Amino acid sequence: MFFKNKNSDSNSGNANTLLISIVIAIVLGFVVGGIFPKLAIKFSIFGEIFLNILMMLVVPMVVLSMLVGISKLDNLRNLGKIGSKTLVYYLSTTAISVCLGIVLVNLIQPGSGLNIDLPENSNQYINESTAISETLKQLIVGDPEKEQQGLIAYNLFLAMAKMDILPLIIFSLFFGAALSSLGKKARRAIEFLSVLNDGVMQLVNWVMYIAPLGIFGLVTARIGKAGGYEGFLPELLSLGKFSLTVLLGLSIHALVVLCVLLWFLGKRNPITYAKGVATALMNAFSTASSTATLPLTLQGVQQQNKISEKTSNFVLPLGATINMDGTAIYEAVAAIFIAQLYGLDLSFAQQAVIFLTATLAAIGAAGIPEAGLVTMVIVLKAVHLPIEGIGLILTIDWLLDRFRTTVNVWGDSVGAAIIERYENKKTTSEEMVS
Ligand code: DAS
Repeated sequence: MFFKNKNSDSNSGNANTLLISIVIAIVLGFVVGGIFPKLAIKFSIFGEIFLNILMMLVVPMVVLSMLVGISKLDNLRNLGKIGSKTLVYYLSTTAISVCLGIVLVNLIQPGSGLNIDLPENSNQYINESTAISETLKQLIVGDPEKEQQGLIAYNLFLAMAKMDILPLIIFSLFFGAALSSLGKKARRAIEFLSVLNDGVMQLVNWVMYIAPLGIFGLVTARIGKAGGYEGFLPELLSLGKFSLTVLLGLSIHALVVLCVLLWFLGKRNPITYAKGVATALMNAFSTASSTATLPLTLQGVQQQNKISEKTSNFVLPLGATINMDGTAIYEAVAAIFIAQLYGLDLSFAQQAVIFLTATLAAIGAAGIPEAGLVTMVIVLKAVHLPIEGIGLILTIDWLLDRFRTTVNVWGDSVGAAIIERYENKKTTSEEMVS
């Protein structure tokens, strides 16, 4: 078993084996997909099976891990405390990442002087209703067209079917708090839920056996679909400065900002900690989905990095849905890049609006492939930028999405370590007082 052996040596040995096999799978995926695109597409079945198995685990994992995590809190006051710390961390790291994106795109000016044909009306693929109000409304009732069908409970099952994670999180939050408030009466129920949660985690361990093949299928087929190196490289190079600006922002945020926070606030060694969640990070790159990666993020943070279930079961599902630092950087860079392309100078006030709406758009983006591209409409509409500009970056969004999803998952994992330390510090100080 990759992660369930008793002694830690064979455990870490297995983890290393898995890690190396996934790296080989990704490299092979790029080589086969780039050189033999038609052959590569035939391997998509492996990726689809792997992705569907992961998605099947997400709903039970989100509901059970949050229910168990919250209902095990000694009292509801603790829920408020861990909740506020988590939200402060998420909002501040997202704000930092948006600022980083805005500074870089203004310094590098990737869109200025770029003479490419600007698309006419290409917003036929964008759902106009992605307004801020719609995004916020989806926090509760999930998909808006389901709203007229009444009770959240009814929507709840639709949310499960449609993978609308946030309504599930909100339900689990309140139900977990209700169970916690029942005290001893709910103890056996909570223990039962805890065993179910362990069972789902065991399933994740088993899924790891097929991870290398699944990740190979996902990567190679997507590159094959893009037409191989001949297909996507010219597009990537024509938008080279834009891609580099995004990748530079993602790198600085992931390798500097988040590592400094992890080191000083989480008191963890960033290299060791990253190794513990490396499988999740590579899965995020391969699937471009924070939600599909959540089972592996939970497993890496809990089993490899030894963060308590109490903290990670609360922080990570929430993070996979509303904490997207990578997406926030992308929203800010892409919006200002489009303005530069069209020769539109943005005032300080407009860039401040971009700061706010890019933060919101990142919170509202779902943890699924290319969600950030859809919520970008909120940012563009807020400062009256041409939505058709999205058509320009569409062709390479699938690749940049992989990098920003990896940063999203890394930001969630770092958050778990920081919240854990402050939760432990609080418990220790409370013990000292009592
Ligand atoms: N792919 C999204 C995620 O899963 C991020 C994005 O589209 O920006 O995090």
